[in-house]
Amino acid sequence: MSQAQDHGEMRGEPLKSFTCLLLALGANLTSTIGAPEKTLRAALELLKLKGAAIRAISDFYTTPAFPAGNGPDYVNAAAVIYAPWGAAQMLDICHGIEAEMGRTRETRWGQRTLDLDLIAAGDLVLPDPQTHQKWRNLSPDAQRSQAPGELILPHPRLQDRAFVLVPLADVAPDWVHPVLGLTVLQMRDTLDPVDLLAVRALPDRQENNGL
Ligand code: A4P
Ligand code: MG
Repeated sequence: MSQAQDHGEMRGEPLKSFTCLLLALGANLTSTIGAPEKTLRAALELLKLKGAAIRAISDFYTTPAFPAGNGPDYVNAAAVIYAPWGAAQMLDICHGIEAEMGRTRETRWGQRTLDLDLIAAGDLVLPDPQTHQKWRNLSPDAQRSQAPGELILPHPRLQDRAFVLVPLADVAPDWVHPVLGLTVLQMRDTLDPVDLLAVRALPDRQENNGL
């Protein structure tokens, strides 16, 4: 067991010296190690091996690809992670794990073997409130063509995505968005019920939590 996991994970105590991170996971293509569900579980295992403590894992959900018709259904999930590193390093580690799983970046919102999005690090707003607002308020057209070259936290599209908010509501329902002032449940409940209903839990909850 790593030092990070020793820090109270087994005792269920808060890991005060660690950064509390919310992570969204998604995949809709077979990766180097297998089908999307298997890839998502393997990604969480890799984070543990690198020293992170996984405090909660959502159900796994099948979700229609966004934009509609853009490839096979995804599997999405969310996790609460305590890590002995900061947000920027977490994003680098996530990119490394994506690469290990065969992720390539060809088109914006394209099909992928693994996407690890950092949703939040506590109540940090990065890089600054003005830049965050610019990315959050991007027009739909600009969203399709522009991707940030720097870490934006909270993730600028989190409030729009049923495939993020439904899993996140399993593990962090009361987390408050530091800019919008809304909880995960409140953000989820502003979404179109049709989009929410399209996010369907996969049946194997026990297996999902048995990492
Ligand atoms: N970046 C900046 N901030 C962050 C952050 N907080 N988390 C940078 C992750 N990455 C961040 O990301 C684009 C750039 O944003 C990178 O340079 C990264 O360093 P990306 O992972 O290359 O591209 P992306 O995932 O296509 O972009 P984005 O903005 O994360 O899009 P979404 O909203 O995640 O959409 N349909 C279903 N059903 N389920 C899905 O999971 N995912 C997407 C991606 C599209 N359709 C989907 C799903
Ligand atoms: Mg991403």
